[in-house]
Amino acid sequence: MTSTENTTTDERAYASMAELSAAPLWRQYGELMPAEPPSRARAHLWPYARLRPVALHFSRALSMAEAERRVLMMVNPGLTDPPATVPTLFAGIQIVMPGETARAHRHAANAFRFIIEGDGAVTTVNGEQLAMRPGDLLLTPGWHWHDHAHQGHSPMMWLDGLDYPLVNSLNAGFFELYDAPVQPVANPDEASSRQFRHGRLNPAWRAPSTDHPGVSPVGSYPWEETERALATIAEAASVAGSAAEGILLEYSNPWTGGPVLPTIACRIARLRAGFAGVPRQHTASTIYHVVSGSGSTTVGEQRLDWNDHDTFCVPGWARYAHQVASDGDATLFSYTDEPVLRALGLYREQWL
Ligand code: 1HN
Repeated sequence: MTSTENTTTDERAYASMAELSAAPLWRQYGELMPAEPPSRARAHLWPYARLRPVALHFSRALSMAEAERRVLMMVNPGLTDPPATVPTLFAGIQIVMPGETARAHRHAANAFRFIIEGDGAVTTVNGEQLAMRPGDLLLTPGWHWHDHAHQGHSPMMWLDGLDYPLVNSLNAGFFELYDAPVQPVANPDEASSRQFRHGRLNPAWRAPSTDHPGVSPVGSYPWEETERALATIAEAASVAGSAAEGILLEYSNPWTGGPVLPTIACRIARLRAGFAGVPRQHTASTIYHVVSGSGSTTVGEQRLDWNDHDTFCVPGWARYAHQVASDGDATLFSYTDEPVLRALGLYREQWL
């Protein structure tokens, strides 16, 4: 056979493969087996000062009847279809105005809210009513009914974190509307949070839920407690904290001591004035939200300069380091898919 005959028979064989929904691995091997993970996600920052007026515009232009939730999605420029902030996780800014409610629903995806501004709103989660105050972390774990109602006076805005990109990629996404706009309140007094809020003392008459393994029974982690913990530790000058993340605390599930949701770990860090983090990389992807302060995070060749209430992401296996200016401390809330990677034996980290 001549080489032209070879080419044409090869071409025919490639065409047959395509018709059979088969493909030659030898043409894609390097892409499928990368030496290191080449995240499609990019490091990116969403400035709150610019998102806020857009959210306020839609609080007037779009009624709650027109939107299941009035949320500005923070879409990673490398992850637009489907929209996600990092490959596994989502971040959004939700706005609810005085007098409005966001109707009750539930989804398989795990979610939480981290409150940015406003006062007087509540979220009801499986019958338990939880107050929303700036800095509070509220959990709405997968398949828990939740609705939001605002009885206060100023716009209520919060950060929504969800794992729907992961859940949908696993083809495990379910959604259901409640049969009324709001669910009845069975626990107006934050009963679960009160029982489990005492660190080393857990209610001995209760047992972890078998319906929702790996889910914290605590509905709300109020800012007052978080701030007290950060301040108490930061006061001890001898406590250096993590070389990469400063005084980094993880919100914990009181049953396990582990992450608050099976797929998402939520954390809060105080970075002292002048902090210069040691660079590192890990396979977990992280979304950060600036509670207060200013600084910058170097991710690969990029520098993200952040201020109060900005949100930014560090994709998995990106090299990153935080820096804080010398004129004040910074406080960073963050969430990560680290529990997923650890559960699957895929967590790796490297200090640089
Ligand atoms: C959702 O259901 C909520 O329940 C918030 O408040 C943000 C973002 C994407 C998809 C569903 C909520 C969401 C969401």
